[in-house]
Amino acid sequence: MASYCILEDFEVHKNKKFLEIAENLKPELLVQNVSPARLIKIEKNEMQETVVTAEEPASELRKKILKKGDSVILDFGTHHVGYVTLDLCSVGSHQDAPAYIQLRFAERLDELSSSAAEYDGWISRSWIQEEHIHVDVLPEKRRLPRRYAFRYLEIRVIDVSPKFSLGVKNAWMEDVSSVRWQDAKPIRSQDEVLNRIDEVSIRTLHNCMQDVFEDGPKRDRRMWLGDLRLQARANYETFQNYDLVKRCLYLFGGLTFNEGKIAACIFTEPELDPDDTYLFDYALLYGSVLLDYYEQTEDMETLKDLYPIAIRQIEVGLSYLDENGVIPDHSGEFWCFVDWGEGLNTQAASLAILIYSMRYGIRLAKHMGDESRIDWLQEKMQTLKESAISKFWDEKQQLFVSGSNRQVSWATQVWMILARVFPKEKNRELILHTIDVNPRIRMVSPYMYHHFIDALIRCDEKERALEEMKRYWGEMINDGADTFWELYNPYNKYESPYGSVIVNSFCHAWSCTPTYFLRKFYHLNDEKEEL
Ligand code: RAM
Repeated sequence: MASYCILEDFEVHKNKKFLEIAENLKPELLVQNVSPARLIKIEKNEMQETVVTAEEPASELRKKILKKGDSVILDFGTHHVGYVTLDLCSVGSHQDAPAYIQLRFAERLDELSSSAAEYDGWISRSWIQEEHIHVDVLPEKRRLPRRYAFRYLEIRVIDVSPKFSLGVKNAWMEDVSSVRWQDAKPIRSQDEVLNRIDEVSIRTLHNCMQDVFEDGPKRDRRMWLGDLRLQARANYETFQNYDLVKRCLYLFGGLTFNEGKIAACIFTEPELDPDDTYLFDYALLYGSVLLDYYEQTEDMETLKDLYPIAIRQIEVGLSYLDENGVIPDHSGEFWCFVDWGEGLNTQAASLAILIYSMRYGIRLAKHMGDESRIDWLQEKMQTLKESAISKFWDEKQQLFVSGSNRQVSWATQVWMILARVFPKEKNRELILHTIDVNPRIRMVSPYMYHHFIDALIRCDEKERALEEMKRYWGEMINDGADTFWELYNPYNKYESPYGSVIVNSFCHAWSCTPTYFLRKFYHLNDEKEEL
C-alpha cells in the first residue's frame, strides 16, 4: 500500500508575478450539450463481466413510470465530463412525499455492478460518483451542482409514495473542456485499430483539459506534473493549446516550497497551493516540460522566467546523491514515483531520471546561452553515467539491477535507456534482451508504458513500438475503454493501487499519448502517408 508522505516544516513560496501570468491565461471552458444515446439494461455474465443485455432508444425515457425500487440506465454514448440536468415530474395522484432518488455515474459499466458501501481502500470513498437526492416539489428541472466524469447514469428511485411515481421527461449534460473535441483532426491509417486508438486518446486528452491539465476528471481532478508532461506532448500534436501549457508551467513555477522544490501536484481551489508531496522524478521532469514548450513556441520570455526553477530541481536532485554517487533507495516511500507496480524498486530508475533530466537541462542551457552551466551539467552527467554502470549494471545478466536485492524490472531498463547511459546500439540490444527475458516486475500504468514505447522508438524499433502500442492500448479498447485508464495491467485486470478498481480513474491523462506517438513518429496525420 502506498501512502502520501506529509512534509514537516512545509514552507510555501508563492511568486506573485508568475501566478498572475497563470491566472490571466485561465481558459473560458467550452460547453457542448449532449443527450443520452440510448437506455440500457445490464447483467453480469459467467465471466463476472458486466454486459448490456437490452437497449431502447433514449426517447423511451419520458414514457417510464418509476416506482419504489425501479431504475433506468442512461448511456451517453461515450465518456464525457460535465454537468447534468434532470427534468423530473410526478406521475399519478398528488405528490404527498418527497421523491428520494439515488444517482450513480459510471465511467465503465462494471462500476454499476459494484457497491460503494463495500469499498474499503485507502483513498477516500468520496471519489465514487454517487448521490442521494430529495426532490420536495415536482415538477423540477434539477441541475446537479457537481461535475461528473461518466458515460452511464443510473437513476434509481429509493422511495416515492403509493400515490405517485417519478417521471423523467428529459435528461442532458453540458460537456465542458478548454478545447473542442472536433478540433483535433483524426489520423488516417488503413489500420482501424490505430484509428480507434487515436480517437480514444484524443477523447481522453480532451476530457482532461479543463482549466488546468487534470490527471483524471473523476479522480484526482487536479494537476500532477508527471501527467502534465505527457498531456502537453499529446496536446502539441492535436489541439495545440499552448496557453494552457504555459499557464500550468507558471503555476508549478509560481508555487514552490522548501529549497525551491516543485510540488508533485497543485491545488487550484479554494486557492492556489502546492501539495506537500514531493516526487523526486516529477520535480526533475519539469525541465522537460519547459523544453518541449519552448521548442514548440520559441517563447523566450517564459523560458527566461522558468529556466532557473528547472535548474534548481536538478541541483536539489544532485543533493540527494550519496558517497557512491547514486540516489539512496527510497522504494516503499511515495518519493520517486516511476510506476504503480507492487514491489517495484525505484533506486536505479531514480538515478536514470536524474541523468535524463540533466540532458534536458543541457538543452535548456543551450537555448539560454548559459555556457558555464552546460559544462557543469555535462561533467556531472558523465560521472553519474559511470556510477550507474558501476553500481547497477549486471554483466552476467546483461541487465540493470536495482536496490540491495538487485531487482530486475522493466522500468529500470527503460529509464536507463532513456537516460542514454549506454550508446544507441547497446541500448537497442538491452531493450530486445529485456523483451526476451520478460522480467517478472512488469509495467502496470500507461505512464510507464509510454516510456517503454518511447525507449523502443529511440532504439529505432518503430515497428515493434507500434505492435506494443496496439497490444496494450488496443487491448484496453477490447476491454471496453471509451477513454484510456489510469492503470492497466494486462496480466491482472483488477489491479488497483488503492484497494479497489472502483476508485481507479478510467479517463486518465497520462494514458493519452498514443496520439502523440502516431503523429510525431509515424506521421499518420500527414495527408500523404498511410500505414
Ligand atoms: C495518482 C494519480 C496521478 C499520478 C500520481 C503519482 O494519484 O493517478 O495521475 O501522477 O498518482
